[in-house]
Amino acid sequence: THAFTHFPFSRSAIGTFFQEQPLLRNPFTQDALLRAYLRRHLPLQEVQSDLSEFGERVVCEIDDLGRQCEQNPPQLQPYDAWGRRVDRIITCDAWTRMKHISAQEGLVAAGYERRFGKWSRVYQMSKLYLYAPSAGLYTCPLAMTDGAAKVIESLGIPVREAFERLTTRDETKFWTSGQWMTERRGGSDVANGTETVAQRQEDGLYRLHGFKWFTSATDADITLTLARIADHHGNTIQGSVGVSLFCAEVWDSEGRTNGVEIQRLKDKLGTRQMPTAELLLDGMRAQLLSEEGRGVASIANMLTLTRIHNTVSAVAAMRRIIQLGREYATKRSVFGKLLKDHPLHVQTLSRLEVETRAAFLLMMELCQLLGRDETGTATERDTHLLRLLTPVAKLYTGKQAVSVVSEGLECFGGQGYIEDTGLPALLRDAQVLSIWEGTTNVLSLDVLRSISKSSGRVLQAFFSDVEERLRVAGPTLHPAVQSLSSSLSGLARFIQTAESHPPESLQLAARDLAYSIARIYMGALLVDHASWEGASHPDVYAALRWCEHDMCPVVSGEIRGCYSTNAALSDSQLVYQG
Ligand code: UCC
Ligand code: FAD
Repeated sequence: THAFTHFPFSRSAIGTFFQEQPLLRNPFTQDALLRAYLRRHLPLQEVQSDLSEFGERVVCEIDDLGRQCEQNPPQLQPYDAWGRRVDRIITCDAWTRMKHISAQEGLVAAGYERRFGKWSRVYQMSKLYLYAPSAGLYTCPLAMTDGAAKVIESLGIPVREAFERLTTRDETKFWTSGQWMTERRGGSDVANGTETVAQRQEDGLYRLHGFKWFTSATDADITLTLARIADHHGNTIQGSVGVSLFCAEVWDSEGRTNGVEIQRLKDKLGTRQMPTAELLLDGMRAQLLSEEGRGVASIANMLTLTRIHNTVSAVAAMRRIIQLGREYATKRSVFGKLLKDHPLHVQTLSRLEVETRAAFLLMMELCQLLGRDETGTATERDTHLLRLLTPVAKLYTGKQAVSVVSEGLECFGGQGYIEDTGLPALLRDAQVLSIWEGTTNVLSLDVLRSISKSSGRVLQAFFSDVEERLRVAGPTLHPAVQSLSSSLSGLARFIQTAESHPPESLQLAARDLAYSIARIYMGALLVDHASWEGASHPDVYAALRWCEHDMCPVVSGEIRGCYSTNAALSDSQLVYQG
């Protein structure tokens, strides 16, 4: 007989070491830059306390609800047991809780109450930034709700009840909105893609017939959507000038759809927490919101808001992976010491931190501009900057989020790839940020549109703002200022020569131009923040590191001849060889 001190299948046989997991801590108190930013610009105890309490709520309640939304994705019930069409979208309880919490916390309302005057958007978006990575994608309906409220407000509130419900703190009254633009022919090219037809009824409302190919958070209460008004012969006008904007309730009081058939829910890489559906509009009753033929221009206000929300979610995802990654580095020991004591690992985290700080400051600048615009305190320069920086911030941070979150996952080694850590969802959900609300190229072209529509005044605003920020920098920031000034001169030279080039070559430069504007502006904001008397050594260091990037890719591209007609031909031959 053998005398076992340990049985071969006892618990100790699987070893005694278990890695301590990274813990989510209060995302507000953990965020040195957010707190410093508010100390500088909005030093109100009330704001501090609210954000700190909300940060606690994120840790203790919301984060778990967000995980539940991921684990219990929505389902479509097309028919009832007796074969009747019901078109029901079944969402989990946690998703409903998110709706209530959003109302209670004023995540949309704060933008319209304007309690902190021109700083109200900074306050609201700070809160959303704490919420986003734990929100189970509830930030998506909130973005569209905010966008819809903005459009309705800008059109003189033609639908008062809807506006009040979209902007209330009362969870029993709160409504969310959808944004149904994309059809099968096109999501970018809305002007040519919109086939939906609107037929005027005797009561002044319209009935919509069409097919919406992507509709997110389809369980929303109302939606804004686009259609072409048919004349009494049934004819419509093609192109952008034929598209009008409508508002419709999605469900009646018994939960039946308003002339909508839900074809199916999409099976998506990420954003699985929320329903994204294909919809047949089969006589949906809707109210015309815009002037006839002004649909695309009228929904632009919604796009501005949703693109700012997209930026907030992108920066928030970066911040979250860093908060968890640096926490993990204090708990994981390899090659005889903690990860935090391996300089190469900390360098990796520090590079992510520089990206995130730059993105954060751009996001906040945009919120400041929006806040001033909405409270009648914006200068002409502010208005131009808001127009320019909205697509710039959305396109740049959408890409940054994917690369920062991807690198961030690697900081957890293999565990970063494991589903029940909750980490992979961050990467999946980041990937969409550069696709919806305008892809990177489409937004780069929007940057060109903003420049050409303003006859260059948008660019003047950009140049003068950057120059002003660089003037106040102290001597420790000298290398950063030098790099930014020479990039700015390079950009000015590029723009001057571009004016004599064929317009299609400017299109080839659009992405590099948008990136140049983004990097230079982010650099100027980092320098500005580091020049503040409350700034710390890490603020200066971040500015210096950022300005070691290629700050002006449009100049490097031009030197390589990337934008010539010959280059376009070679690109095509390269792509289609074979
Ligand atoms: O993806 C979607 C929802 C996803 C969920 C939301 C989540 C939000 C974040 C949450 C984070 C978790 S909804 C679908 C989004 N779709 C897009 O973004 C469309 C992308 N395509 C574009 O952006 C295009 O540039 C268009 C469709 C906006 C315009 O293309 P066109 O037809 O070539 O445009 P035009 O003819 O140049 O412009 C028509 C009018 C002009 O005004 P007028 O007539 O006064 O000259 C333009 O100046 O629209 C005006 N306009 C704008 N105005 C066009 N773009 C803008 C703009 N960005 N700002 C102001
Ligand atoms: P396309 O327009 O066909 O683009 C294909 C490619 O061509 C892209 O790489 C694009 O950058 C490029 N491209 C297009 N035009 C140009 C150009 N002029 N020059 C150079 N390159 C160009 N839409 C809604 O309306 N409501 C929603 O709620 C909604 N939810 C969504 C949810 C998810 C998860 C996803 C993935 C999409 C959602 N969309 C929604 C649709 C989304 O807005 C579109 O998919 C997006 O705008 C791109 O349109 P598209 O799919 O037609 O691509």
